[in-house]
Amino acid sequence: MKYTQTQIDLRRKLLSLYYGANAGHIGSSLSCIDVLIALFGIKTDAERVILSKGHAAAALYCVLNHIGEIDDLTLETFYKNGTKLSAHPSANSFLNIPFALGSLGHGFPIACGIAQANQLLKNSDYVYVVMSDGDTNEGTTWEAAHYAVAKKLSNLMVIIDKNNLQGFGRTMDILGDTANNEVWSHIGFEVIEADGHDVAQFKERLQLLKGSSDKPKLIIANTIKGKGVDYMENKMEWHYLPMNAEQYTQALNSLSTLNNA
Ligand SMILES: Cc1ncc(C[n+]2csc(CCOP(=O)(O)OP(=O)(O)O)c2C)c(N)n1
Repeated sequence: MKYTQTQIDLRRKLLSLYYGANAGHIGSSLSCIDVLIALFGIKTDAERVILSKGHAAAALYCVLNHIGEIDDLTLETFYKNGTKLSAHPSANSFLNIPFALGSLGHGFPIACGIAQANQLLKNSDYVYVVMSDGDTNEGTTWEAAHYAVAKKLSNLMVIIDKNNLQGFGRTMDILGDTANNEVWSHIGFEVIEADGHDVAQFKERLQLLKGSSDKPKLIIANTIKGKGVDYMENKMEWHYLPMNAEQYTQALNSLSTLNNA
């Protein structure tokens, strides 16, 4: 897979935000930024994308900057006193951030409510919710999953950013594989898998899934935590660590060779 210029440019922007803020969650943002690029590339103005894994807010901010919803000056206020760009998204800070997010397990139930409201209003808008595999450890996720099936929320598109890592270890070693195709299919979801870093393929699979049935939809996006920065890839510590000057330079160098392989 070749990275598009947008994927590289937004990664560069993302790293500069994290370096300027001396903040962590870099691996989490690099894991889901391509899914967000794809979703904001296909959604209509009326449709909502809910980032349930709100700790990756910086990825969302970079994508909103890319589509013109957050201006460059505002973007630079990330993490600073008085900013609208807090470490986790704040409610109503922007049109595309209508809810506070970051407490895992909350995005999916919110998305169910919007999907059901859309159905009652008889409009055809989809709701997209991006969860982490850690999100699928939360009790509220399973309550929402059964609700979505019972109410036939066919306009609900759940995406699991499946990078197999959480904050304290590998997902498999914590509660097992709760982001599993068979489990979600068995509950009543229409499920497909996609490469969560291949924007074109992801969009194609998403379009295939739409309209496939009256079931709620799920894309298991197979991803790599830290994707694009060689020394961060698949390393749990980059959930937390901020970069020092040397690591920042090294990360930018890694981005500059992305399409060489
Ligand atoms: C309810 C809740 N418990 C704990 C946390 C603290 N926390 C932040 S991220 C995280 C886990 C990160 O793993 P995962 O959710 O899989 O996200 P990703 O690997 O995609 O960053 C935890 C436990 C939280 N945000 N919400």
